[in-house]
Amino acid sequence: MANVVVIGAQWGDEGKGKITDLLSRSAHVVVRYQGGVNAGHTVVVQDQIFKLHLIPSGILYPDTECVIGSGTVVDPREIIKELDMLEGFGVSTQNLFISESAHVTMPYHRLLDQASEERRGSKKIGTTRRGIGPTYADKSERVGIRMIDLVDMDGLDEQIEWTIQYKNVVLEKLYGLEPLDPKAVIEEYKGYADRLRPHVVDGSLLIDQAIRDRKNILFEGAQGTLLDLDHGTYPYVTSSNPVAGGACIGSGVGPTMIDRVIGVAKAYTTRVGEGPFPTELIGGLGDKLCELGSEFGTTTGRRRRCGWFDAVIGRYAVRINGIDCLAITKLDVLDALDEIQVCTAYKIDGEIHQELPNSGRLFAKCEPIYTTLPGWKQSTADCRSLEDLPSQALDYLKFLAELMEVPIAIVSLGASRDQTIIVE
Ligand code: 2SA
Ligand code: MG
Repeated sequence: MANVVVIGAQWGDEGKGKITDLLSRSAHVVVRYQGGVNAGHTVVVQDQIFKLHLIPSGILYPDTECVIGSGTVVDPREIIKELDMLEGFGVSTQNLFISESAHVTMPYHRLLDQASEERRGSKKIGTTRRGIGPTYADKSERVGIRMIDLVDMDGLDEQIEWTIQYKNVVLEKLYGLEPLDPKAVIEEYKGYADRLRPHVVDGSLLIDQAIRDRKNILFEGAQGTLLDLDHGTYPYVTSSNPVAGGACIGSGVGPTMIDRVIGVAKAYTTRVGEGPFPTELIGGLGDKLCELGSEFGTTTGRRRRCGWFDAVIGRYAVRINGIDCLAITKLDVLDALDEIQVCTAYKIDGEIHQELPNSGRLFAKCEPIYTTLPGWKQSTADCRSLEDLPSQALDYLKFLAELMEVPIAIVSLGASRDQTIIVE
């Protein structure tokens, strides 16, 4: 397996959780390299449902080391909840390591996420309101608090004191919010620090040692390509880099250490939050896909917007990430449909475009050009090889692979681990 990056090829929620769970079997180390508690994935193990936000699902394998890399943002309160939940189920968490350089989400980050969304009015992003954007903004502004600072018994008081004074100006003057009391925050965060201290390490060094020991590393992206801060549908994006390149930056390894990139895409498309979505189906079929696919956010419970597969986006994701092969998930959700459409290009003001426009204004004007394929009208949930699939389902997959010019390596047909086809 070597060193593999798994990324979302759409707007997140592609089912990366299940794919990384499968690949974690052969991984010695699983690394999360960006995002924070905005992510959410559900893993089903022997009827037990685990909902995780920050901790990689690799933690469910007793010998797998899990690293929360330097490119992530850590909300101590939330990660402690996850630790408690796992320990409550008897899962050992001693193999969880958090990078010293990861940034810490503070109480003002949540307040500012909510306040700025309200202030933006009709231009709101539709964030998860978990303080993600403001934590990354402080990292860029160089006023962030990192995990190494959090666990520093001698330096934390002064750093929180200074930072809260700095941020209180913004809370009060810009948003008319109550200022925070540094003493209370210090008290709260010292408790978190004591709990998390045993897990905090030099993440880059740990991964480097694993590479030297020829261990298999799995780099697990959260969210998806189109939510990437640099390469997504800006400004309707998250504040980190979910693309494959983010794996190097967010974990502290060089690009020559990565062997493969697996792109995960749903057999249709979903998006949660605001922003244009060319193949969106409003009402009717959109509602049906939402219902059949149980398309509700793992973190916020928000209803996901649903639409047809968009191969313009698929090709874009292949390019931006250097995808070697695809995992197509939730194919079974399309089982009951008479016909299935795939967007192969866009029309903007009557002109055909093969590529995703960088302008948000033009992206909002894109009309999908569709190819219609016949449905298969039978259940695929029990198929375990490509030969088991109805011919129309196989043709659908072949069509997607041709459009994106990469092979399909994995097909997922349901939430459980065995509802999977591994293409030999
Ligand atoms: P944020 O909170 O600043 O990262 O929000 C910015 C945009 O990124 C989107 N975003 C997501 N989209 C899909 N799935 C995500 N994770 C959760 C899930 C979301 C949930 O697994 O379902 O539960 O609602 C995720 N996280 C961030 C977000 O919708 C904004 O468009
Ligand atoms: Mg998700």
